[in-house]
Amino acid sequence: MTLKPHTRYSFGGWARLESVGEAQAGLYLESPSGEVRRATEMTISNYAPWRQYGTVFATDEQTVLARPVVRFHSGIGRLWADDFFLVEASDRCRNMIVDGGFEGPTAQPGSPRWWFDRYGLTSAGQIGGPDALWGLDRSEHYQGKQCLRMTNPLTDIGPADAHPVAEQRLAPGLVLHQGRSYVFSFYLKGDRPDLALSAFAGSWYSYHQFKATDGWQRYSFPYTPENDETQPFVRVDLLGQGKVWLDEVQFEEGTEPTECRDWEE
Ligand SMILES: [Ca+2]
Repeated sequence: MTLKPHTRYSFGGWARLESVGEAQAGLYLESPSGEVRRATEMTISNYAPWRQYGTVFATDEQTVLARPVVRFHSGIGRLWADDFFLVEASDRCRNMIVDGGFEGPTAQPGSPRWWFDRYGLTSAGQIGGPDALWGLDRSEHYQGKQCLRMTNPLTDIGPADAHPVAEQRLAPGLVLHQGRSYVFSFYLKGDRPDLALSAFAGSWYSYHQFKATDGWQRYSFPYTPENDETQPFVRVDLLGQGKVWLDEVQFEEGTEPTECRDWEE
């Protein structure tokens, strides 16, 4: 396949693995001459049912040929792979975030793909189930059928202590350019007024504290990098005790947020 320059792609496939002892295998998109080598975000689970593995990435200024590759890193076993996909983000999709509406495939049951929690997963009570401290909520949404719920059960803790976050690293390869304007936006609702939160809008250098209310409201934060940012990410942190619902998360170029769109629309 030919990969276009300055384009965002989602790549992956379905796989299943049975090994003798420990074995590691992965799905890759690679160019024969080595300019592109993208692995799916997780290694293939041993003896798990068929599941989808994927990754997102952005190309640089080159046009390159690439092909899917299935590879054992170690161990002995049998691997089945099927239904590979390569999806190009549409020109209409300004959103650099994947699954910003939390409607896409899950990583684990109840857990949105592409999104990570740095602290909450180690909190007491984070076992899963309908009231997990961090995960998809099908009884609430701003748009679609579900959103992300984050709960902080503790009282009066400071920002340095454990608190739930929703974090996504933007497509590897994507660069935010020095001097250009970007804007991070999302809809958020709290379980009471005056909830303390913070957000990182693209970088550690773009930190914003804000208060949420008990109704759905859109929040947006600008970012103009002083230097090229090569590892951009976004993050929403719930600082104090409470519960919030997050939906329609978007990161785009420009100064004002536009209507939230999904990567694969
Ligand atoms: Ca949604």
